Amino acid sequence: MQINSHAELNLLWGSLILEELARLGAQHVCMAPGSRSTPLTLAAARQDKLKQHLHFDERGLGFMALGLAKASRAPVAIITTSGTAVANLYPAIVEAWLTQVPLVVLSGDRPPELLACGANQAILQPAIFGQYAKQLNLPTPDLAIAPQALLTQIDEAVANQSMPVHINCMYRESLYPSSLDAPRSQAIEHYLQPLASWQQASTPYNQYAAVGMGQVPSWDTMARFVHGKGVIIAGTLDSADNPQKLVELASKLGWPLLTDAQSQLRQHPAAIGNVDQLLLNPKGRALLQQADRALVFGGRLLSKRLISYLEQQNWHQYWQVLPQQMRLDPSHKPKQIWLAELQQIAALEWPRSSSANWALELTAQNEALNELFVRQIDNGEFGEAQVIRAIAATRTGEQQLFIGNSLPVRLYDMFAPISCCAAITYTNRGASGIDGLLASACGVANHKGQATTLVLGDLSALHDLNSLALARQAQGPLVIVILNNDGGNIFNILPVPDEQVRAHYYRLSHGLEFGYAAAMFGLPYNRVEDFQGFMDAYSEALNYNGASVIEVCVSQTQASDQIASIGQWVKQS
Ligand SMILES: Cc1ncc(C[n+]2csc(CCOP(=O)(O)OP(=O)(O)O)c2C)c(N)n1
Ligand SMILES: [Mg+2]
Repeated sequence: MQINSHAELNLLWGSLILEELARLGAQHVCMAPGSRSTPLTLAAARQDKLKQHLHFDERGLGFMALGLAKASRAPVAIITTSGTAVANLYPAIVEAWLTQVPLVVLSGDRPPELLACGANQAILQPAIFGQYAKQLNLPTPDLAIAPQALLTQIDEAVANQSMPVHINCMYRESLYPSSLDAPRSQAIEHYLQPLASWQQASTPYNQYAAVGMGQVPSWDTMARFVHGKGVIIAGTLDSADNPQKLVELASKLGWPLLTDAQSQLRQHPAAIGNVDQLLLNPKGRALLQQADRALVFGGRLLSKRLISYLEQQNWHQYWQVLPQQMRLDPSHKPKQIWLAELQQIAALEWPRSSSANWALELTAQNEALNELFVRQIDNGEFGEAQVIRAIAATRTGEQQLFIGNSLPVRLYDMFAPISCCAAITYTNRGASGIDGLLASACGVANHKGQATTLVLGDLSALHDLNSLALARQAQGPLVIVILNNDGGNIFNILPVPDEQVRAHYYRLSHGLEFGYAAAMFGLPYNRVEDFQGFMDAYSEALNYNGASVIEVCVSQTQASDQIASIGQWVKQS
């Protein structure tokens, strides 16, 4: 092929890659501008199967892709140019790796002869994500390489994938075709001939069967397992796993269902959602300590009390159900791990436990705590927990909630109200970064334009401030609630030995407000300092078809003081 027609073959390879990704289930492509990725960019512009999302900052772009992938439960393509653009995806890739999200990075790169020789914007891209991504290094497009070889590589790398994939795409110039709709050259027509039937089809070139699940326990094994006082623990679960099935399982067995903030069941009326505070209460703890069997679904528990309860109990039998082989227990307890879907295990013919209803008292204790929270939080002083409870109580089935790290997610885990119709809850709790939360929530919201509330801290919001540019693209209600307590106030509840050290090195007070930031990005903004003000602003924001910002101004110690004072009440009740 002539050197000046590289552009046509480059673009063709870009088109083949994106078409195959769409056939492998991807619904979205996230793109940042740059020259070296031109064959991918132009291919994305020409296709109509992947919804396009554009952003100038690759760091936020990666997190938006993460949110889109979580909401669509499918691979999401990310296109970046060469150089530090790729490196900026790192935090999102780490979070995706830890939480099994298949982001697919397509990075434009220079050809081999231009690497490590002082050529502009050339860095070492292959393996840049280390073990956090599966690596596929494509050669520069070449007519000597059959297009089938390209497709089969993409299929093998992406099908059934549960971790990020980095496809490095080297391109030799020229990158820009003279026209976007010029007819294909004869050479390219000839090159594509082996793909004639693939072009007519809509399935991937090579189709991999879904990975089969392992064995489930036999009836006898289950009968021995349920012969005792057990607890069912719902850890981090995807709404697509149908966690509600655990409610049925719990009533079938007669065992209590203890739920983490990320289980989708934290607010379920039939669950023991207040388990963190129950473990602080002497009666609740004493009852839970009678348990000798644990049936844990998923992992990544949030509550330190629940984690240490699991660690300290002397379990007669400990089962964990995971969708794939991994270690998800920082206590390293001896256990039986079943590799299966939650629904598969829940649907088994479980015998009823010989100790069914052994912990019935927990339900009353769980409700008593909720009443305590109503008195102490809902009817108490204005503050962070009150706002989070109000948001959690207002949710309808259609409204998604994204909860930021640091205090917001802990307050939700500790104090969320019991509610009949809580909708899907999202978090970034793999690496638990305070970065990229705005962008991730934008991704979750943008998948279908579904109403979404994000609640996050002030440092977290500052960290990701330029993602307000993504928020302004929201097509449905996206309410960004910033809990501004003037710094990182989770450090108030950590045992830093000196108050000056705490303030100077940890909390980093800034005295900043977010009104001008919202204005810069053209977003409606409300600053609230009392509950009525918040509720008015919140209902207005939920009815507004786009993103808006509510800044909740609270004192530096309000949330940490309230956590401590409620802890005292719980210990005494
Ligand atoms: C990227 C990243 N850097 C640092 C941390 C450590 N860290 C955890 S919480 C926190 C403070 C967060 O402050 P803010 O968002 O205001 O929440 P608050 O503690 O006030 O609830 C920090 C710095 C982190 N988790 N992630
Ligand atoms: Mg803060």
